[in-house]
Amino acid sequence: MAGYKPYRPKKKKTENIFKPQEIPAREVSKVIQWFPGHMAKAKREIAQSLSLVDAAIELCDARIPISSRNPQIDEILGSKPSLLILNKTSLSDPESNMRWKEYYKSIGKKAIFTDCITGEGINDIIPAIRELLKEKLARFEEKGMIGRLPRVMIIGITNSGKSTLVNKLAGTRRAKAENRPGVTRENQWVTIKSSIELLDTPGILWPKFEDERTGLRLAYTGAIRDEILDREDIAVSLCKTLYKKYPRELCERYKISLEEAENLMPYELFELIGKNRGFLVSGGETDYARTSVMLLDEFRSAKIGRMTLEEPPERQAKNL
Ligand SMILES: Nc1nc2c(ncn2[C@@H]2O[C@H](COP(=O)(O)OP(=O)(O)OP(=O)(O)O)[C@@H](O)[C@H]2O)c(=O)[nH]1
Ligand SMILES: [Mg+2]
Repeated sequence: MAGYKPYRPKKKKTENIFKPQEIPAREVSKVIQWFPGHMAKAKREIAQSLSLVDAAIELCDARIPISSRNPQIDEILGSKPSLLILNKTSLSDPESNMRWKEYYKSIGKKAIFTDCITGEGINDIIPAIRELLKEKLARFEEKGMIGRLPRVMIIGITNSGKSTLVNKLAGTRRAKAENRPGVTRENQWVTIKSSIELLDTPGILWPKFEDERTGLRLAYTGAIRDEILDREDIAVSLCKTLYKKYPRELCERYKISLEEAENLMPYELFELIGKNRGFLVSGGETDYARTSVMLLDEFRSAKIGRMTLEEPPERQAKNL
């Protein structure tokens, strides 16, 4: 790619000849500007399916409440009633969750925080949908449409937990759910305990990231398939991001003192993390490939700690 400089030499490093550079976020996000065919199709299908439903659930990732929201969502939803759900709260920072809750309250946006593994917030979903549709449901009742259940579609980015949530609400494994993006390939209706009919849909990402950090954050959290990314670039960039917001947790996990970390470039910190884990190649250098897989995996499973990478707008403005 024109102008793209790798952050480290691809060949074996020789002391003092080639100083590895920090990877600029701009260059990584260029690499992850993408829009696979089936996702473009999914967006079209979602727009079509909207005519079949009474409301939509927008399922986002509580670790990245901004980047996991599709900027085209309002346009896609039009006047359809919708409920925002921030999922995976067992992986996100509890203090950030509180700040986001306050933020949504302050702007008058109904948002529910859930976790499909711990069950947090799951029982609030159906009552919230009934509340959202209460006038429509009253009309059904007036017309004697007893068996007509509210129809709700669930939309969101890849890997945000849509199918897992459907299964959780259904109480059985009806929809295929796996820890990789792009698992659901087509729409699937599931009836939830005679209370609503839920339409599971394939995840969609948007064609272009307005903010270059969006692509990176989607990559860190596992919304973009690792196979199409340079895992090492993403992992070094994640290392830098985590050190900025959660230095204590990062250093503690990988047995690095805060003083030692202070003077290191991100790639040096990354190398030290790998070395401390014993991930070495011959010659005693860090095994970048293994360290990358490990760091991404430990971040995604909250082994380093429960972390949220995006704060509500007013805190962002203060650069917190
Ligand atoms: N910790 C945690 N993991 C979750 C939660 N919800 C889903 N997951 C995990 O996230 C991964 C993706 O879940 P899916 O339900 O397949 O996600 P999806 O949104 O349907 O993904 P696509 O069909 O690819 O768009 C799985 O490994 C789930 O176990 C949650 O609330 N907390
Ligand atoms: Mg799915």
